Amino acid sequence: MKEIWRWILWVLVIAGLVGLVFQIIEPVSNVIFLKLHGNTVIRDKATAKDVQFAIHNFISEYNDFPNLAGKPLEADIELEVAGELLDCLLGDKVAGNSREITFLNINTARQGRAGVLETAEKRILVDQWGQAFRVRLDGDHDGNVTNPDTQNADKDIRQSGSEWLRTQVAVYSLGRDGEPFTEDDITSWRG
Ligand SMILES: [Ca+2]
Ligand SMILES: [Ca+2]
Repeated sequence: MKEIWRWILWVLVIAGLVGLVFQIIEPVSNVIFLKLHGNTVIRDKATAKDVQFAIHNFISEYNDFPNLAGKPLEADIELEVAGELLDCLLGDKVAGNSREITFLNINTARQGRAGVLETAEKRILVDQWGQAFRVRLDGDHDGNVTNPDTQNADKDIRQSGSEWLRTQVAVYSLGRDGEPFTEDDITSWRG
């Protein structure tokens, strides 16, 4: 009988130790994950800001948005950062970039890293998960674009922002889930 109690005691001690190890491992692994994941999110956010800055600089230089499809913009518009828009930011003589100025310096996309993806049809600026960055442009020149956060599935985000963003350029990526208007979207306007 004594033997049984000893075994039970051992089992309890081992279970306690295993629990303790997991209690230590879990926060440590969370910190490591957050560090890795957090850094890549910061990089994508920096890319969104770089695009916003590049388009602002284009506007300063040429006193208007890029001429997409050969025409000046007349209404607010949402686009992928791709094709003619991206080519012009990268310094090609298209979309009104007559002086071939490089407004955006960015690396080629690699696994798990934002950058320029070359496809057969066009170049696309993708986030670390391979989805195109998107941009809203103030084509009607009233100084505002609609705030994508008003469509966000997350109630706190949806309710935290105003209907309009006071900017000519708002850039975002779809985030880890690859879906627009969810909590993990990476934006140029949220802190
Ligand atoms: Ca507008
Ligand atoms: Ca998302």
